[in-house]
Amino acid sequence: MKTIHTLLLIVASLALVTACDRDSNTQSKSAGDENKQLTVGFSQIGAESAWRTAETESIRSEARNRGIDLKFSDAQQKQENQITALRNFINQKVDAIILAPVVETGWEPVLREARAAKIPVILVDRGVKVSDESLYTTLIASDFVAEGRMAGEWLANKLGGKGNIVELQGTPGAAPAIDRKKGFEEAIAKHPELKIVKSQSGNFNRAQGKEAMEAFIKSEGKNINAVYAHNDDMALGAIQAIEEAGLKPGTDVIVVSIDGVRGAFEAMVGGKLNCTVECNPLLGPAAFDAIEKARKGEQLQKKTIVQDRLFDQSTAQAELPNRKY
Ligand code: GYE
Repeated sequence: MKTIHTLLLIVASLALVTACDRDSNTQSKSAGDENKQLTVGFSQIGAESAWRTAETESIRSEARNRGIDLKFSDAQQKQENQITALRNFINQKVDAIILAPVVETGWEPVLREARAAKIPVILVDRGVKVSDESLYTTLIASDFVAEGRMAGEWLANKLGGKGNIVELQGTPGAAPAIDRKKGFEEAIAKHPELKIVKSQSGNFNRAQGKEAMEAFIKSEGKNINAVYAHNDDMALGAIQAIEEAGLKPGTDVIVVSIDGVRGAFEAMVGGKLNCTVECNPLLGPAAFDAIEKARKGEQLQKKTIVQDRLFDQSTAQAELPNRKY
């Protein structure tokens, strides 16, 4: 009888020790389990553009390279699906979360839950608006305002400071849509004869970009001098609509966009797209570096800005062989 009692006592105290271990701060959690295979939850927005699929592949392949168990969730463009995915990751006690937030607001409650569970959250490519920045570990992204400004300045120069522009916006409420519009408007504001005559969302995808451009052509006809698209996929859709209307994209209508995907370079070499501002989607290595640093308890800067370059028809041919996405 006495021996069973002692035995139960030993087992209970052992269980207690491990439980304590698990709940102490992330730093100590990683101590001694550096050989444990990491499990990371990745909540992706969807597959709306060539850019997005390149980002997904970059994160998936980097997880493979590092032997990380990646739990992938495709939110089909819906924030509620991302919030559900994050709650599942928290319940699964993943070691870290990578989040590409479809829109800027509405994340505080679930980010609080992740923080309470001591799970670092790495934001990739799109930022969030929160009252407390400690709700996420770090953001790795481009400067979307600067991208919009670069596109606006290039177009203002190309059009000699005057003309009618139609704008294809990204997903309403998404950081790149809000900021690329802001930067572009800042740049063209210096040219009073440059006007945005129509603006509509194409949700960053090619088909909706084409539809919106068809509507612009229907209402504005030959009055359109240029189209500014918040991403290449919408611009490539707009090019189709311009051609189907019997106009010459790149000549009759100047086309400027953002992302720098391979399709955009081919369109520039073909004379149909005039300029694209690169936005690098290959964020896998930086995201997992941030996770490793966070697990070691190292301090991370709140935002890492990825540098972007502008390309136009004069540089596209030479650059095309170097494109990785
Ligand atoms: O420009 C677009 C994608 O968030 C920066 O999302 C990203 C944007 C990118 O749909 O192609």
